[in-house]
Amino acid sequence: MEVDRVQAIASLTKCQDTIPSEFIRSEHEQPANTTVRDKLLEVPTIDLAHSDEVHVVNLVAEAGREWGLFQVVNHGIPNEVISDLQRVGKYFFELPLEEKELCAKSGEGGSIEGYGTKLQKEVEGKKGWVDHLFHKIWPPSVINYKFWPKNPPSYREANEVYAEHLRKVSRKLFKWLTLGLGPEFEGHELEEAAGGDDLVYQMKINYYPPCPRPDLALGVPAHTDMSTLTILVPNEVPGLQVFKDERWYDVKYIPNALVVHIGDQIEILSNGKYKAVFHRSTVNKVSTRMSWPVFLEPPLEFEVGPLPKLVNDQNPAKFKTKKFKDYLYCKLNKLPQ
Ligand SMILES: O=C(O)CCC(=O)C(=O)O
Repeated sequence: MEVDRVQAIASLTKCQDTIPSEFIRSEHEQPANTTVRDKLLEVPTIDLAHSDEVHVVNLVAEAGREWGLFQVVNHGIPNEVISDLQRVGKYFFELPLEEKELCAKSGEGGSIEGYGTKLQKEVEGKKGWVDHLFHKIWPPSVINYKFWPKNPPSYREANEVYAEHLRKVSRKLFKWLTLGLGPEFEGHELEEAAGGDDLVYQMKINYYPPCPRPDLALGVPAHTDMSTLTILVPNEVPGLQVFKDERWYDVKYIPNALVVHIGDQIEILSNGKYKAVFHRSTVNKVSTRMSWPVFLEPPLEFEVGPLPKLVNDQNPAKFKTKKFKDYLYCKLNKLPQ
């Protein structure tokens, strides 16, 4: 059995004032040193049910350009659907370790699916205070149920219902982000150029156990997502931070809101008009934080590059056009794109 699960380390260090050195971040990363505490700015929150669609398009586009991240409320996903998703995920992570290991990653063919701890090699060899579970939830042809917990039995239905609702929200977001690129665009263009109906919805559950030294550790270290969009449900324990104007800001917890991240592929498709958000997560001394990001990714063989309408002599392409699998390979191996 895997002995390096952070959940196991957390229960061993519970009554201590120290954490293993591989979790202690260097000073320039430690959250206590690097977080803005004076609330100068707040991440935008957008009401998706606003009666004036042009107003929503403007807010979504502005948030995509300025922050690369925003929260959405009145998004149409019923609260029970979100609480069911959270309940079954929490149930899984509270099972004994041996039971969770039944869903462990196999690593076959480089797949990231399954229960695990480390995702990417970190430059300074540090570890994040988090365990996770990855599995695809859409389209049905790519789902591998081997990595879906069997316990609780309602896990599958809760995830299927959430996936159905999430597709509706993501369609709207793609449409508004496309319209926000300018009057020459029609609503379907960004989503189609990102894979259309073949977009892969990759669910991740992050489980951040209480940490004796949240001032020194990080959950997920700073990164941008490789996805087009990432749509995240958090639990009530804050911890997500975004980097803006050289400073780290806390994202406040809003019950039942969804957190939308612009990922690398939308930055590329928009030729840099929208910005992929640099973000990280912190941990808590007494409470378990959890989050459920879904990464919307182009199929591996699909080519992504700047939309031709955004490229001309005055605005040359800022990014290469390449297959998503080649983008992933370079990013995961920290090679130039
Ligand atoms: O937990 C969070 O709020 C952020 C998680 C995240 O950035 C990730 O899993 O890539």
